[in-house]
Order: sequence, then C-alpha cells, then structure tokens
Amino acid sequence: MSRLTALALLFAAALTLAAAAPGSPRACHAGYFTCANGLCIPDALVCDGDINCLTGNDEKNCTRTDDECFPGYFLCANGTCIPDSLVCNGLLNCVNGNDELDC
Ligand SMILES: [Ca+2]
Ligand SMILES: [Ca+2]
Repeated sequence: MSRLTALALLFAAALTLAAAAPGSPRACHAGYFTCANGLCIPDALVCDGDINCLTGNDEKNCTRTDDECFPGYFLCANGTCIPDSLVCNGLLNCVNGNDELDC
C-alpha cells in the first residue's frame, strides 16, 4: 500500500466519523427517554400505558416481557396486554390466540 493510499483511507475514515456525529438526535440524560420532538421524559413513563410524549412515541414499540402487564392484565405472546376478563372467554383476543390456550 502506498503512503498516499494510506492517507486517503485515513481521510475517508475521518469523514465517516464526522458524518456520524452531527444529525444524531439530541440525547437525554441517563434515565430519561427522548421523545420524537426532543422532549425528555423519565424512563418510568415509557410504556406505562399513558401517552407522555406529545408525539406518543413513548408508547410505541413497547415490547413487554414476562410479567410487565399491569395487575389484572394478561400478557399475549406478541407482547400486548389484555384484561384478565378476556382470557378463556371463548374469543380470541390475543393476535395469536394464546389467551384461549390452557383453558
Ligand atoms: Ca408513557
Ligand atoms: Ca379471549
């Protein structure tokens, strides 16, 4: 590899790094979630069932696992929560129907 090629590669790498820094969304402090409009809300308000970001994106892409449904709610296999009263009621309320399994 010639010295010129090495310099060109270094220059390209520097450009790539520089391009990644600006334009990235403004980060909130640790423990805070960044709303799409740049507002910061405490992590505890993310996926709590109430919309706290004006944009509502704190309640989007909420993938719940295990026992993360509110008390009195059943966790579907796709991560949504349905009221316990809908479990084993003869109707499929979870997308994949797992509320009607093991009845
Ligand atoms: Ca929320
Ligand atoms: Ca059901």
